[in-house]
Amino acid sequence: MTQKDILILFLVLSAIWTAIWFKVILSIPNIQPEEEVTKNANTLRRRLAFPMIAALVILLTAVFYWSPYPIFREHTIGKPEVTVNVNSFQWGWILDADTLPVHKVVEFNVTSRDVNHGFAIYNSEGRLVAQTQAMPGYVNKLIFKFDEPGEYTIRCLEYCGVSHHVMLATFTVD
Ligand SMILES: [Cu+2]
Repeated sequence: MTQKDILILFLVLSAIWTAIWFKVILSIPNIQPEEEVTKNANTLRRRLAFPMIAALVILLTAVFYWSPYPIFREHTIGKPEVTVNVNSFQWGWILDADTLPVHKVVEFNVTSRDVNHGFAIYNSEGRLVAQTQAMPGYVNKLIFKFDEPGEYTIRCLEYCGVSHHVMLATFTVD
């Protein structure tokens, strides 16, 4: 299941949910005594509770399963085949590789030697494809598979001082 599949699932569930509400709204007579309104509302809440909880559970399960956490990544995109160590500082990035393979699972071990930075990877069209925090004293794992070759740019997403905006690096995927 890809992000697109999750979006489609979300839209389908939303459409079902909207259809249920339209049916409910159209089935209610315009004028009702107050006790009837309360009784109907309670019945309606009881009936809608189950589908709503079921939809939430389905969506949350899909979202968590496809989230970028390393414990799920092994199942969703596979075990990392390439490891890249990333260190950051005010104001730059040090990567121990400048070329990465396409269609292989890459594990970035991201840290910082001074303050918090945001490690963000943008594709050649300027679109954000993956990101994690770069934190002093921690190594955050970002596991990602590049399906498109090209030149990728790393930018900092956490304001880290006066030269934050020039904190750039690039690598090639081929
Ligand atoms: Cu920054």
